[in-house]
Amino acid sequence: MSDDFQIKSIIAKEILDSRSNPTIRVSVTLSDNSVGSANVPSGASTGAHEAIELRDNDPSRFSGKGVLKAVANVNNTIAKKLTGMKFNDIDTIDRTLIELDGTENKSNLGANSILGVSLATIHAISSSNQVPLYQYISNITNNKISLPVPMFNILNGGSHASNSTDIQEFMVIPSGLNSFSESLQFGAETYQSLKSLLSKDGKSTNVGDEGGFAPEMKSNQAAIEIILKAIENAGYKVGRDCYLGLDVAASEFYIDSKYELKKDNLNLNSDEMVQYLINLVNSYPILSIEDGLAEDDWDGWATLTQQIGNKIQLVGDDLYTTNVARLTKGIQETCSNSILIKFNQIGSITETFDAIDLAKNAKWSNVISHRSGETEDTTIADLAVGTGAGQIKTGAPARSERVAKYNRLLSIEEELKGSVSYAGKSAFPFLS
Ligand code: 2PG
Ligand code: MG
Repeated sequence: MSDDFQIKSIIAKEILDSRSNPTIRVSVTLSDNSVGSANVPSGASTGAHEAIELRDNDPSRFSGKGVLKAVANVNNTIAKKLTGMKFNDIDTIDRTLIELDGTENKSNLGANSILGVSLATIHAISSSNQVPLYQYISNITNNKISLPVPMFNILNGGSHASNSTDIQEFMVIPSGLNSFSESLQFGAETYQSLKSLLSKDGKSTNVGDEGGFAPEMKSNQAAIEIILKAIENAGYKVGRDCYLGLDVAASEFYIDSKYELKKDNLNLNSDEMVQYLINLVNSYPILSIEDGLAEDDWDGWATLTQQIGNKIQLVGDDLYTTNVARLTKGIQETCSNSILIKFNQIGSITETFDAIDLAKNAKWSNVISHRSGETEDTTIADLAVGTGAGQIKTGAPARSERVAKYNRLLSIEEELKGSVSYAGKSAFPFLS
């Protein structure tokens, strides 16, 4: 294994994501000719505290969403700084990029440029070391490899679908099954079962941004009810094989300090929203709620955690934006018990590792996540395995940009045969 790396070249270009918006692909070649490439994802329900995704804002191309400035930043400023540089670890590269950018939120070079280089470089290093990326990540982060429990988002609403539900994601979580492949089969069978039920009800089976169905529903509860039926029809038992998970994405409908749940005809203050969520948990087999409250409603989060944080997973996404400063506050004030990890929220792989580490030290769970705008890139699958995160959220078991990650996990399971365990229930310590 070599310890000394040197960057030979860095090349970025503009490609398309799953929503037909431009994004950036970066390829890094090391002096031993090892190559690493990565595509950067992009969110829709983005948190206000995320690092800045640099877009051209030139209305003559892609409605202003082009990323040629970000591409130029990689090909010029970053390439000039890093080409020929010798280094031992990804940490050095990321620190250099952060310094070069010089801002708190990466608004100078763009988090998309910086992350693209960071990810492509770690791919190149693992290739140079001739180990799979998950193995390299496990080695440098000192984490035990495990296969994550997939959270399948089978019904899409909020800003990922029009006219569906207020709640953005309705997920099924096969924490009670025995292996990743069985869990993937469960996801696909439940997805197909939901499709049949929706068709029978005369509802649309068109899909939203993450591959889940996006039918018009009477209420948020109606979406939960039909999913429970779909699980049963597929031959699985809720509470034994699987549970439900929600990403409420509440920041999206938090308007003038009120939670506006249009489908349920409700306009709630923070305490009432907490009660709304508690009622859902008391009525349905829900194991995980992400962003049940808005990104700056710290008090609401603390109240919710105090009330139900010992029996279900409360995941902060927009609340933390994979940022250790925000996560530190959340841990100090017990605002949740879990964090969603998205590397483009913070803009480098090293800072992503830092957030995962901090959460683990606080005995919180980590959920590694895709974005609603994705590509065929599968880095998050390796990240989930290599950090032993325990959980991954990467959409429905449908549409190639989602399935690519699940298929990568299948390959890793096969590669490691009996030598790696499926996280299963252990990813949810409060499940007995
Ligand atoms: C979320 C994500 C991914 P987006 O809110 O968790 O599911 O959506 O990428 O649009 O922020
Ligand atoms: Mg979310």
